[in-house]
Parts: sequence; C-alpha cells; structure tokens
Amino acid sequence: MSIDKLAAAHSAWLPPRALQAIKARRVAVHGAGRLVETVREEVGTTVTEDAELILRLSSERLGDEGFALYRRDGVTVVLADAPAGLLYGFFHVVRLGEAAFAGEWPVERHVPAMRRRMLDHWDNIDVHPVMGQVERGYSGGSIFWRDGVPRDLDRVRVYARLLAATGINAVAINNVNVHATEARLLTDRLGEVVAVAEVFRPYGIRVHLSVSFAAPVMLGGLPTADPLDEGVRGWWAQTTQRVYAAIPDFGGYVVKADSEGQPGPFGYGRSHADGANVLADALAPFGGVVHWRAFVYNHRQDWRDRSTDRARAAYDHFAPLDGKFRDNAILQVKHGPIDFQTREPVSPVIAAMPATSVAVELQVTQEYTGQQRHAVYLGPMWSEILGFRLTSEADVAGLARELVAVSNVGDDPFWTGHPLAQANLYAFGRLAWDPTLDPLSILDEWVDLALGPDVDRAALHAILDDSWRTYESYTAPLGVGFMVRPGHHYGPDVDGYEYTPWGTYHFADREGVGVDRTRATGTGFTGQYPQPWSDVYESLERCPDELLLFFHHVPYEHVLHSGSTVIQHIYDTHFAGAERAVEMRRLWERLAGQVDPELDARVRERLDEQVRSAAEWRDQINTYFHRKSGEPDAKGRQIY
Ligand code: GCW
Repeated sequence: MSIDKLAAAHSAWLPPRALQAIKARRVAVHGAGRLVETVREEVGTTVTEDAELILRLSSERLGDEGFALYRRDGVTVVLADAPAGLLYGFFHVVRLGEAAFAGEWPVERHVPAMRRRMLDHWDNIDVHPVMGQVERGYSGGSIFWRDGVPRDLDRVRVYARLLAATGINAVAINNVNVHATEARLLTDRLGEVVAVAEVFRPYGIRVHLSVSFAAPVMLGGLPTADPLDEGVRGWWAQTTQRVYAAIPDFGGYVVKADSEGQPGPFGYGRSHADGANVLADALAPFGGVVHWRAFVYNHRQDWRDRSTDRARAAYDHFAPLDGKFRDNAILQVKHGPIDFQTREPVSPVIAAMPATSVAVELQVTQEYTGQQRHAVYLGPMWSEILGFRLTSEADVAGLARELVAVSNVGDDPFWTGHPLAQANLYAFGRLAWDPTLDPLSILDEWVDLALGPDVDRAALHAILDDSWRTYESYTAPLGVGFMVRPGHHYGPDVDGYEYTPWGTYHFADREGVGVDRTRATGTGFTGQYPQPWSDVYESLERCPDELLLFFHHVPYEHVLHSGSTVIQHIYDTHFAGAERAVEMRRLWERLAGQVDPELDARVRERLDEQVRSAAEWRDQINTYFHRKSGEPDAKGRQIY
C-alpha cells in the first residue's frame, strides 16, 4: 500500500492533510541512505531546481539524529549530518505546516536530549485467559500477532511512521513477562522479529526483544541459567550472534528478572549485575544493549510485617551495584518507587547510580490512570517528573540517559482505545526528544495534526489540560496510591489490596491513614533521597500535600498546607473531581460536528463511562473514610 493510502486509512496524527503544506511545494531532497529514501517517499515528487523546501545532508555537528533548519530568500532549508536527522527534520516541517513557509528565520538547531527514546510493548503472541493478548492493554489485540501468528504488517508500517514523527527510535515488541511461546522469538521464531524489524527500519526505529532470563534452560536445554556458568555465557553469545546475523541493527534485550515470578539471577545466588552483564557481554560485539529492569520487590510480603516497604526495594537491590554494570547495560527504573501510580514521588534510584546508565520508564498505557476509558492527558505529569530537581545539580531528565515507556497501542481503529489517549503517545515521543517542551503546546501540536486546525481548541484544552489532576482528585487521595480493584486494576476497591502480599497498603484505621516512611518512626524510605528531599519528605510540615500519605501516617484532622483537614480534603476533592468529569463530558459537546462521527461516538462512550466511574470512586472513597473516621462532611453533601 502507498503511504498516502495507509495514511488515509489510519491517520492518527499524520492524515494526508498534515502533509499538505509540503505537498503543495517544490521540494528537493539531497543525500543517500535508506532514511533519505523514506523522506523522498514521504515528499512524493521532488525537484532539482527552484525548490521552496530543501532537505540536505551536510556536516553541521548535529550528531546522528539532530537537524538544523532556517528560512532565507523564500527557501526553507533542513540540514542534517545523518539520514535519521533528515527524517526528523522532515517531520518537524510537517509539524510546522504552513508556518514552515512564512517569513524568514535564522538557524535553529534541534538535537534530541535522550539518545534512546523507546516504547515497550507488553504484547503476547497468545491470548492470556485473564489479561487478554496485551498485558495492561486497553486498545484491543496486538498489532504484531493475531491467532498465534504474525499479522499483516501494514499497520505496523503506519505505526512506525507515527512514532518516527514524534522522535521514537526504539521499540521492544513483546511483553517483559515472557511466556513459553514468546520466549521462542529469540530462537526458532526469530523470523517474526526479522519481519517486524524490516518494517520499522525505514523509519529509523530499532527493534528490541524481551527475553527470559531462563532462556538457556527453556530454549537451550541447559541444566542451568546461572550467569557465571561458562555454558550459559556461551549459549547467550551464540544465540545473540544468530540474532545479529538475521537483524544486523537489532537493538538488544529487555529483561524483567526476579520480579513478580519471572526467573532471575537470585535463583542462582548471583547479583543483578552478574545477570545483566552476561547479556551485555553477548550483545557488546554487535553494539547492542540490555535494558535491565529495576522493578524488583517482594510480591509475597506478609501484610502484617510493617518493616518491609516495597517503595524501598529497587534502591536496596540496585544502589549497592552502582559501577558494576557493563557500559551497554541500562538500568530501567520506573519513574516512581512503587508502580506507575497517579501520584508518586520520583524514584530515588534515579539519583543513586551515577556510574550506571539509567533509563526512566513511564507508563503510556493507562493501567493506573483510567485504562483509556478516562480521558487523562499525561503530558503534564511526565513534564513534572522530568523537570523535578532530584539533586542539587540535575533534574530527572538530566540524570536519565534514556526515556522508555509502555505503549498504549493495539489493533483498535483509533490506535489507543480512547481517541484522546493518542495525545499521550504523541507527547511521550516529543518529551523524550525534548523534556523541556511545554506539555500544553505539545497538546496543541497533536490537536493540529490529528484533529485539524479548525476544531474547538479551547474546549479540548479545557477537557485535557487538568485531566491528570482531575483523575487524581477522584481516586486514591494525597499520594497514598492503589485502592484499585485487584487483578484488573480498574475502579475503586479501597481495601482490595490491604491484606494481600503485594506490598501496597494505606493503613487506614479510625484515627488516620497513610504510610509512615520516615526515618524517625517508619520504614526509613525517606533516607534514600538526596538532600533536600530526604529532609523535606521526612518532615510532616514540609512534605508537599499531594504526597503526604505516601510518606506519613496522619490523623484525619491533620491540617494540610491548603488549610483543609485531610478528611475534608478527601471529601472536597472527590466531589469536585466527579463534577469535573461531568463538565468534561459537557465540554466535548462543543466538538460535535467538528470531528469524524465515529471518533465522536467513541469519545462520548468513554466520557459517559468516565462520569459513571468517577461517581463510583467518589462514593466509595468518601463513604469508606466517613465510616472509618466518623467525621461528617462540613458541607453536608451526600455520603452513603
Ligand atoms: O504494574 C505492574 C503491572 C504488571 C506489569 C508490571 C511490570 C508487565 O500490573 O502487569 O507486568 O507492573 O511493570 O513488570
């Protein structure tokens, strides 16, 4: 299928309209290389003289992916040292649209902040009886496999193009929980990875694979997967060599080890550095990397045991290993210490490992933020995380070498279930390229490209700008987290996890609520932070309201900085949040007739569910805390 036909069929943020400004002009493309060819295909017809847009390889010290652009004497010029830079420069012109051809401007240089900007798919080949095909997927089945076999990859081609337009340059295609069928992608099913890599390649995206640490046993028939065993080292080396023979630009491996039941080096009495390094050594001769996840904690905790704190686990396991990882081993750390909650402090691991390459992992798929049934624009949350000054020298974006996120895409016609969740995927790529971008301007970019310049932009901003905070306001209060229904994690269930082995507790009783993580009287987690955060979080007076219950157990009458008591704050935010959801649905009415009717219908269906679910959250949370505390609502509203 031609690019035009594909774009028309599944447009997201690259409908044919988005390329009109370029297609209406005379464009010259100079240079050779596969990605330069991609630019030529995108442009369609090129000229050699009298161009109004020139895209040219040159040497401007812009690195492998950077580009420069300027406009002089009526000509817009994009320069790049390497083909990938030219492709990113091209998509920048697409974003600018007509503005790329107006006025004159001096040279602007654009170089990505992160060398790798990666999406992890939690896709399986087989359909899991409970989880479905995509673990924590809310957009239908996998775009890579159906009925146990590879799909027609046309749609993956469109996906590659969409991702390249945001700056993504790496994709891991299968679930980090590697089951028996998917483990074989590394060996006898490698051909399927080859085919996907071929589709991603023209868009500058490298393919990575999640592998099982037990692969030498599962696939190689070895008696052990001990990382220090010579046979095991040899198996990884040979297997990896075969992968590179088939995919010369293969990106590398992603590993979830000793985590939630996955095998790992602890099973052999070895450290996670030993585990990561055996894979890193196998990949090094080919320039590959291993992404080793730091999501290691005891998921069989005794809820009676108040000394074990899941928030501490990643730091306790990994900080002592700083400096022990190979250069091509990247420690992939979730942005918060627990698990992608709506509100968490930034993980202290990000500051604790100066001699290790750290990738920060975000969750674009909305497992804990409304599962793509609630409209929740996550750009502001990520922007806050990335800009958080964790040490006196650097913010999170400065400490991270890479940004990785779990994808929210499936075979849904709108790609992301909730059409507005496309904005999250778009924003992730843009923030990974430049973490300093304003998330609300990124939203404007997405609106322009995806919905067109004529829709009611103010209404969309009113719906989405604060939607993350709105979601926060009607779900678990003040950073305490979870309170979701166990298993699928959708909707409220305040005590659902309270007496389970998962380590996610709120400790509410008739006096108060929250987790004491102080050094003075609690789990000592605050001590994992550098100053000033170590003291700020320790202090009941200085701890920010939104994280109060993450760090402290307080009485319901405790007065917040806002002046409200904890209990009244809970009531107020939950009433206000559920009302905001109703308001969001009302605002969407303003877009009637401005967007594709099917998209409109889908958004309405989701907003209806959001309104219902927000009311359910409001009533369960308010009722729960009213019953526990016995405190009335100062405004006398209905609590059950
Ligand atoms: O949040 C949890 C999810 C699991 C997921 C795990 C992880 C892939 O509930 O479904 O497993 O995180 O990040 O490994």
